[in-house]
Amino acid sequence: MTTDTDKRAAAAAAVEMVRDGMLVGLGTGSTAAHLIALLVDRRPAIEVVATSEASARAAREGGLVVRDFAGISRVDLTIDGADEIDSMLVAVKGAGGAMLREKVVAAASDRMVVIADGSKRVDRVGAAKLPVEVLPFAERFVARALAGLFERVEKREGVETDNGNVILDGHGWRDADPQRMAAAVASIPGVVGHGLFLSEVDAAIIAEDGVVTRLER
Ligand code: ABF
Repeated sequence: MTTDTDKRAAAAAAVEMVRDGMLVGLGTGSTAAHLIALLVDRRPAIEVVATSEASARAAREGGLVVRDFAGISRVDLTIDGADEIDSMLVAVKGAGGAMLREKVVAAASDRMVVIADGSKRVDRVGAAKLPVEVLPFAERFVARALAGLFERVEKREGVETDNGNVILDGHGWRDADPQRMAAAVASIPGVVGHGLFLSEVDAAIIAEDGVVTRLER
């Protein structure tokens, strides 16, 4: 089995949760791309909202009915990838740069399910970089403040998010506690989002060497 076949296996298991009539939130990234491809192929009677312009485009091109999330307040089921997911269903997301919209759609969802290959499963989050979405106006100020929370702070050069912001990645968490780190990052004026998902994830479907494991909150 390859990582990609595991990603597809996790996506296929999640697709079994989709029911006709649902409004489904589509994640972003390569695992979510498998989800979108499977939904395009199976064509359930659903409508979708996307967590990125890239996912919206892929869904629309595949013939799915994509709703504008700005007119939505509640989603039945969102399925999305992650960079790290631990046994408490705390996740780090945002390697794909979509974590702000992903968190909003996740928070609006009755159920949010992470799909991932086995390499994403960790005992406790914190090894992965923490993506932080920053108002361009505040970039240097936020970078200086984040230097107090991370050993290294790197700007994603040439990257503008779907929301017109920049991304700073925090490497080497100075505090291993996810709750304290999330609060500290979010408290910095100019930070508009970050990739620590403390409570939004309800379940995870993880595929490793073809074996699919389900974690529930
Ligand atoms: C997106 O997908 C991001 O939040 C997360 O970082 C990324 C995982 O990418 P992949 O599925 O390609 O490993 O949801």
